[in-house]
Amino acid sequence: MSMLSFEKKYRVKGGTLIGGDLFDFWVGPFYVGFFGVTTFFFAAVGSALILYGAALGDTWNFWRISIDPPDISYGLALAPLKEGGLWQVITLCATGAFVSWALRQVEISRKLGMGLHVPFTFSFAILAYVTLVIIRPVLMGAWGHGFPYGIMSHLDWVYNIGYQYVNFHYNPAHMIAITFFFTNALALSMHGSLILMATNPAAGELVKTGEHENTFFRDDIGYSIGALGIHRLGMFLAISAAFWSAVCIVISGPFWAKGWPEWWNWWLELPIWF
Ligand code: UQ2
Repeated sequence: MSMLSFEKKYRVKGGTLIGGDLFDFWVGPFYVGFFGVTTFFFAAVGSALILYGAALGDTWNFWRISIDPPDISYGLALAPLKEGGLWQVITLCATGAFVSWALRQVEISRKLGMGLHVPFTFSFAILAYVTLVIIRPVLMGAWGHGFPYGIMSHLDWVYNIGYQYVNFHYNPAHMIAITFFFTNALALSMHGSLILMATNPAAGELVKTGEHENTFFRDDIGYSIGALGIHRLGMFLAISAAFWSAVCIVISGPFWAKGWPEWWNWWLELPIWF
C-alpha cells in the first residue's frame, strides 16, 4: 500500500484528548488537533520574542546573539522584559510548545491505535530541558540560574558551571549520563550499519532478511539481541541518557554545592581504611 493511500485509510476521527472533533483535521500531511494549535501558538510567539530580543541586543552576529535570563537579584520574580523578562516568557513558550508537541504525539498514537512510546520517550528530553531552566532555578531560588539562549553564550554558561563545581566530570550522575550517550551511539551505529548492510546490498545482490542480521551478530560476538530487542535497548539507552542528564544538573547546587571531585571523599572516609 502506498503511503498516501495508507494515510487516507488511517485518517480516522477520534483519539483526541481535548476539543473533541473541533481541531480533528489535517492541513496537508500534518495532523492539527488542539495541541497542534497550541504548539503553533507557543512556537510562533516564542520565535517572535527571540527575534525581538535579538533586535534589542548589541549584535546580529548569529553566533553571538543571546537572550539572557534575569539577574540573580530578581530571584523568582518576574523581571522587566528587557531585563530577562523576555527570557522568562520565551522559556514559558518553549516549554508550552514542547509539552504541546508531546500531547499531539499522544493524540496521533491513540488515533492509530499504537502505544505511547514516542511521546513517553520524548518527555524525557523535555524533562532534561525543564530541569535546566525551571526545576533547578526554582530550587536555587532565582531564574538567573537558567542558561542563556544563544549559541556561544550557552557554551560559556556550561563552561562556567563546569568550573563552579571545580571539575564537573567528577559528578557521578554526569558520568552515568555520558556512558548512556556513548552506549547509545554504539548501539545506533551497530543497528544503522546492520540494517544498511542487509537492506542495501551491492548491485545485483538480493536484499537480506532478519535471519542474516541475527546470524551476523551470532557469528561475530555469539549473541544477537533481536530485531525488537535492539529497539528496546535503544529506547532504554536514550531515556537513560536524558534522565541522568537531568539528575546530574539538578543535584548540582540544590543537593551538592561543593566541587564534584570532593564528593568522592566518601570513599577515602570509609571506616575500613582506619
Ligand atoms: C542485533 C539485532 C539487530 C540489531 C543489532 C544487533 C537482529 C536488526 C545492532 C546486535 C546488538 C547487540 C548484540 C546488543 C549490543 C549491546 C549494547 C549494549 C551496545 O542483534 O538483531 O536487529 O540492529
